[in-house]
Amino acid sequence: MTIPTESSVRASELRSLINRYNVLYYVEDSPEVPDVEYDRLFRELQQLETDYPALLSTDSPTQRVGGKALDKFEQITHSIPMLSLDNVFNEDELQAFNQRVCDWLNTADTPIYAAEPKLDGLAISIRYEQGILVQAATRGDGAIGENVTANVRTIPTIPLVLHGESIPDVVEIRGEIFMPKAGFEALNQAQIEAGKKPFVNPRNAAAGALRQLDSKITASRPLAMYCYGLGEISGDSQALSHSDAMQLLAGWGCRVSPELETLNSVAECLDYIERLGERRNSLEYEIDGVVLKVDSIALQQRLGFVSRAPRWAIAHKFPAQEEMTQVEDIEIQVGRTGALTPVARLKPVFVGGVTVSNATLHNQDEIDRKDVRVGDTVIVRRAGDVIPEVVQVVLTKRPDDTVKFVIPSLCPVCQSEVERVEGEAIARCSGGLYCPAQRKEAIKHFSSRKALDVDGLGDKLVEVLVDEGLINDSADLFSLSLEHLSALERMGEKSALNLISALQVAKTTTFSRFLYSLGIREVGEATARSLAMTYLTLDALKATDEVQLIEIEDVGPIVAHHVVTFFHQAHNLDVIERLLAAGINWPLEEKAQSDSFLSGKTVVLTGTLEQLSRSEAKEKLLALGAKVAGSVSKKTDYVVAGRDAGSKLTKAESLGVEVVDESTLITWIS
Ligand code: 9MJ
Repeated sequence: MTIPTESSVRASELRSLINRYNVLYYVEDSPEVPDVEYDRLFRELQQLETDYPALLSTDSPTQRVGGKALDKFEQITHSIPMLSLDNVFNEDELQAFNQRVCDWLNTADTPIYAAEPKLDGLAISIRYEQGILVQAATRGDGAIGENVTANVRTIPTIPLVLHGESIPDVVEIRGEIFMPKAGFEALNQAQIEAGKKPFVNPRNAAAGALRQLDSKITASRPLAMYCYGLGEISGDSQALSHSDAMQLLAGWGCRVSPELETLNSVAECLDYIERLGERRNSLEYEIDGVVLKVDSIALQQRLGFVSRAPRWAIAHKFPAQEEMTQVEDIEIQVGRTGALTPVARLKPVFVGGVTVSNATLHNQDEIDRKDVRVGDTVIVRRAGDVIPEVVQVVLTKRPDDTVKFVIPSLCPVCQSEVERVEGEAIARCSGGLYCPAQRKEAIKHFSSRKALDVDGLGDKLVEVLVDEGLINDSADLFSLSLEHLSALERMGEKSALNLISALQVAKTTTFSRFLYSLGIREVGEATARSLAMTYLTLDALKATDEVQLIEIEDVGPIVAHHVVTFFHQAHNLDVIERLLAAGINWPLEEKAQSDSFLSGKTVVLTGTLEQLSRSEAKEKLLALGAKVAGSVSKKTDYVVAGRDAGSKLTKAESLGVEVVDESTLITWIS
């Protein structure tokens, strides 16, 4: 068969690209393109080599697993090769995998599958002799890895000595080393503060940490491990199934995934994938899919493996959380407090399960650090409900004519001067309520769900009302008439009536919601609640000073300053007066809450709650006067531990903090 010239040219182009990306990913821990782009190129090359077998050469990157072992570490030949996994992306492909398994085993019956999360870290093989950790090697290319024993010894969740019964003379335990999300965030914060380059994602941070020549550095990085397999093992097999083997490992003191389940049908596998997918973002570590393994070791042995992957296992990948796209423009958004946020307008791209066309660029420092320019190709990341973010520019794809982006010195909405306080990252429009953008945001905040919760007053409508000159501030909302509203384009009489009645309903609120709705800088929900509970009346709060305010827990000098300044500005007092005149009122309910036994107590929620959502639980606890904190410390009074509670529970136990379960929480709040 003759090979079309464009195919052979493309194949060699793909090989050099993939080889280059391999070096960046495996050797330098600093990838230039997202994994999905790498996977696409890899599959394109595989397809070309399948279509034209003559294109295939032994040095093609498709013929190797993963990366080459680094010279800086001693090389170790794995006594049993470390396999990688083939991927499926949807139900049909999973059904086809199961069919191949059944065909190979010559049976119509679906075998039992063991399912576990697919961790996004680095594969490792740890060798124990007489129960003592003697060697740890990375996967490398599957046959030869790097000796990272000294570094692995620093990882707290990896036992240096195995405990328990019937430990084989030689056993190689395999699994994934990863960096939990919280540790990754903290590490990157520290990198940025030290003027160093932050890591692109937890996987690269983990790889970077594990491949340090100085193991003191590894020790300072928050790494963890879950075990998911065995390599060489001496003596008779003690486990008949993967799930048994995992229990055995757990019994020896190794960490195995608490998510492991055995499943009896493809339908159950799909259900597991869906359930874990829903929890993906609330897990403490990153996962990129689910691994399904034929549970029976005897069946695994009959199935064997093809080139680099076992026939008895498959990875069902979740939608990628990083994608590549182009920056079409950079615009400036003006927030409620005048903060200018640069936002990248992107060529729409499907990432993290949704189509993303905007990503925040945070502030000038971040733009400078990443050097994002209009026209650039970038990696965008959307993990969970977090605002999509540009993580990195793909410099090799930068066009010639790009220019550095600088936040303008005049507000793009009202042309007032832009100010940037020394030492602060945020640039602000100095126009205050002269700036229509700030006015709009203040009104949106006022009517938002956690503030006065005006049903049916969406962001778009607020913008129209301000642009049409019908309202200037939140108090004006209450003088809107049916005639005003129904005259607006696309506003029917019914919606106008609904809005008027929603405004009526919103007039009765709580003191803390009212305070929050005013949009005082740095006064979020929790601070508004503390202020409401301390002062009980608006007059008392207006009469206070910074010295008294600082006495309140959670209120520091900056918040105190903003509160006092707010109540000294004539236009704020005017808006408040007009709001009260319009009939805004609140019963004095906050006072009663200080009688609750939870009043002033600090509570931490961890793990999955079954009967109420996190935000419901938080809301109820706050209403009882408790403070809800995100991390456990000596000051914590109670930890409420739901299902699969992890490190916070461990910390509470080590600090002797009282731990209660969900049913206790429910008794408290009911
Ligand atoms: C990960 N990455 O979490 C395997 N893996 O099994 C799990 N990887 C694997 N299993 C055989 N859970 C080869 C790789």
